[in-house]
Amino acid sequence: MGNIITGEKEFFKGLGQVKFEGLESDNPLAFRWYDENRVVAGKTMKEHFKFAGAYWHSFVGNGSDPFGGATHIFPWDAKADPIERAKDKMDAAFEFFTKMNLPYYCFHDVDVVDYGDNVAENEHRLQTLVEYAKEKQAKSGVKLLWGTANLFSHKRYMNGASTNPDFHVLTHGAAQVKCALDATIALGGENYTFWGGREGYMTLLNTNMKREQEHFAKFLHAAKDYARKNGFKGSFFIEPKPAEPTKHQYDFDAATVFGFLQKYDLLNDFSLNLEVNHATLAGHTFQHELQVAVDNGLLGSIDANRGDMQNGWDTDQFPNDINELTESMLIILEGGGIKYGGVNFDAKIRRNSTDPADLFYAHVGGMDIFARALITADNILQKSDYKKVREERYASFDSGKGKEFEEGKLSLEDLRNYAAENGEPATISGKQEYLENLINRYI
Ligand code: XLS
Ligand code: NI
Ligand code: NI
Repeated sequence: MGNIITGEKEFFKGLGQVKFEGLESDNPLAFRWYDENRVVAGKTMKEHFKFAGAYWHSFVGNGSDPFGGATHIFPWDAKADPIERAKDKMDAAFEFFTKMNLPYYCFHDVDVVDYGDNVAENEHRLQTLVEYAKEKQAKSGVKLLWGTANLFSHKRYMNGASTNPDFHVLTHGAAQVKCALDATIALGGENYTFWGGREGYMTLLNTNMKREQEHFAKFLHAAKDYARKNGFKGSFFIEPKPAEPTKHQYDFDAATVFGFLQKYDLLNDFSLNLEVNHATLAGHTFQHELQVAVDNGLLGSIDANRGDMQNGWDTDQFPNDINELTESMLIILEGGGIKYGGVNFDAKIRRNSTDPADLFYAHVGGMDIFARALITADNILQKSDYKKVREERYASFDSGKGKEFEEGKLSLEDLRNYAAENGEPATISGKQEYLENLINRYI
């Protein structure tokens, strides 16, 4: 555990260091499961998760929605000068990360400091805050999991950034990415994320999809080449999402992005940052997206949150579904863990959660539910017949003709002859309810 770092002013007064107290504790501001030093499946919990706080949801997003303005009135938002205001915000952020025992954080350029319309002035602003962040990181030990550029909020990006039909807009996206990459590198950021919020289209009537996707790939290559030239060693993440804000987004889901990376020769440098609520918007479970990523060696990082069963948009609620996360941790553990990144809380407290403590409760719950899911999944893998049941379903491919088929030795006629000679297959249960009960037994 590091030191609590406050600025001149303490923003979260009365809220101290959140610690592990175990299952006996009824302190709502303590961890009951997340014990950073506990070793599970060969690694400490701290190493498994690399939990990160998200600058945008926790220190910028103010509770506003399409029907009403801010409900979270932040004391770090008071000063008129953008640099002074940004420093206050960073003081608040590092105070929170250290009190919460979050080892990492993530940001967009414009979360750190407000941008105007002048490229050079924006670069100067971010560089100023990077110097400030360097001191904060050094004092606290908190590290940057990934940086990114917001290429979706400014009105110039209404038709996309790197996929914009106007080259001039694309260059502004590039300017922002260059500066955000410089910031990420200067801060020792471990990875860099591209979430293509408006990289997609609203209607095909005005869209040359092929050309836009080619521009997207060219843009990613340019960004990657620049970062590598400047010593960046981390992974670049693409964060799939099917829609919202654009009607149809090019990074629809993990499988779509895999195809894109393969087609445009980006697989060596890029991997996936998967978000729970984005998976469900794509009509998948989070588990499905994880499995696609693991099977293709692309599980780079996770944006933790959850959706709402009755809503069709990205509600970004804090995770609390133990079944969803236990099944997810099974896939992550069997897949050898999260490759480059960690678990970033891309989640926001509700509009009507207005106490400073609410941000703490939200992260306590999120970190604890992941820890509990990890322990549960590890128990299932160690002690139950979960793996065996699945392996046995494929036993017919382990020997004889089934094995020969897997080895590519059988023709279509060979397969036909096997069917004709062996009659009707026996009925074999998929044991779904048995397995669902098994998961619940270990929870
Ligand atoms: C929005 C995305 C965004 C990315 C970072 O839906 O999740 O927050 O994680 O640009
Ligand atoms: Ni996200
Ligand atoms: Ni999202």
